[in-house]
Amino acid sequence: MIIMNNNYSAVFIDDGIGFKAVERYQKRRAVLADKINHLIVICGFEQPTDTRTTWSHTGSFINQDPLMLYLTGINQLKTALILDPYSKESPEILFLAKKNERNEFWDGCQIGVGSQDHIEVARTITGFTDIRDIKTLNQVIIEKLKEKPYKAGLYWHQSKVTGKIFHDHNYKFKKRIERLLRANNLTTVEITNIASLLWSQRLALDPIDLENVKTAMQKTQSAFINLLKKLKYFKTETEVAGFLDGQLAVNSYFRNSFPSITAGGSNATVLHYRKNNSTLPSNRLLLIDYGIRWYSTNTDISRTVPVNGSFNPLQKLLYTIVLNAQKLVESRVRAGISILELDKMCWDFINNEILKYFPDNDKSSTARYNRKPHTVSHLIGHQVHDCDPFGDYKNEQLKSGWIISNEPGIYGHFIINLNGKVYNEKTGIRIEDNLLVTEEGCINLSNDIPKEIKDIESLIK
Ligand SMILES: [Mn+2]
Repeated sequence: MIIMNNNYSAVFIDDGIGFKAVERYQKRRAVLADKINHLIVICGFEQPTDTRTTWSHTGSFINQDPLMLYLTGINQLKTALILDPYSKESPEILFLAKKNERNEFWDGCQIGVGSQDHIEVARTITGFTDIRDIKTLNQVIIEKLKEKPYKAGLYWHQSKVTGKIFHDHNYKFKKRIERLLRANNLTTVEITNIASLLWSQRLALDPIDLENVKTAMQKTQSAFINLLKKLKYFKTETEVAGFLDGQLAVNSYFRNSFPSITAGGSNATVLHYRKNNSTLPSNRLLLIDYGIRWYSTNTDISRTVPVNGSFNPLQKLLYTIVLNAQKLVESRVRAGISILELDKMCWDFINNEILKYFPDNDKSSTARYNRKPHTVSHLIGHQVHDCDPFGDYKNEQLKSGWIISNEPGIYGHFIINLNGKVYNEKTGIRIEDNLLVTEEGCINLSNDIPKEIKDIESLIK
């Protein structure tokens, strides 16, 4: 924790292992550089992730692109990286902005260039020998490509299936490099996407990340248990969200892995409900979907609980269907199966179960979706939704060491007569665990976060 406690904490993420982190990041870069025989250029965020103009959102939390964090640990804006396997004297160059005392007066310590002393500090913290001003990035790229003008590896999000592109900062950077090459008569340079290569290196977490994700899960669990013990005192979704986010913030400087969803009653039929501002309906269910970021790892959990502490018979019926679907999926997860195979299994099971109890599908139940509301799993790693935003990976075989979510759900309007009493509810139920894929099966990382009906009821009472 040496680095985390010094003035440069938060600008260099050591994943809890202090100075050993430097070596770990160096190894990652070496592994990547070993697989390629051309230049790689990676550019991090230039501005906070949640804003285009910092003026309208002052004081944003800085969380650098997971790609830059994975390769360097550097968590500050205006950072770029060149890996050049051809260069013996300088195979990796880190680009930083100039250290600026006025900015530091406002925002605290940053690493940067400017004087030899500043560069020495940056070298000690990051482990890079060659550190240069980010203003020279274009010039260095051109010099390098004039020497070996055939290929440059960049990172951007593009579907291999549909060709669709995600227009984020990575893609803007690619366009910028293309313009730069045109302006310098280097149009024969082939630009190649290193995204798949990086994901295959990054997705299976190493032992340090695995320890961190287990710690993250303990923090996720304690937030949930503390929430259930206090639930009877809360009257609104806002209070639930505030308490939950407070629990996460107290337990991790890195806070939430995504904005919490706390949805009471029919609000839970909205998949990404984030208004979190309604009164809690006392006889209805409350769906919470939240997670914590701990160093470079993330959790992503959903639980659905009765606001008043007991599930009514309709709620019990629907909840049990979702829980059994979740157990079915978990029993089938192993290296080699694809998310789409799990997906089919999950929704076939749920749709069949619903038909058993609500045979007249048009009148007694109305789902807010056709056949399936969402995919049952996504990859979780250094981002809470890791890998490509288009989900091409859903067709691929899962690999040992990957973490996936397991999150079946039911969302709709259900009417049923049970033991002479009519129950009529618009409701959403989702139960989400995080599974570590192994060769033989999987390890449920969130197994200790209560989800059985009796366990939830007894915690609320
Ligand atoms: Mn999820």
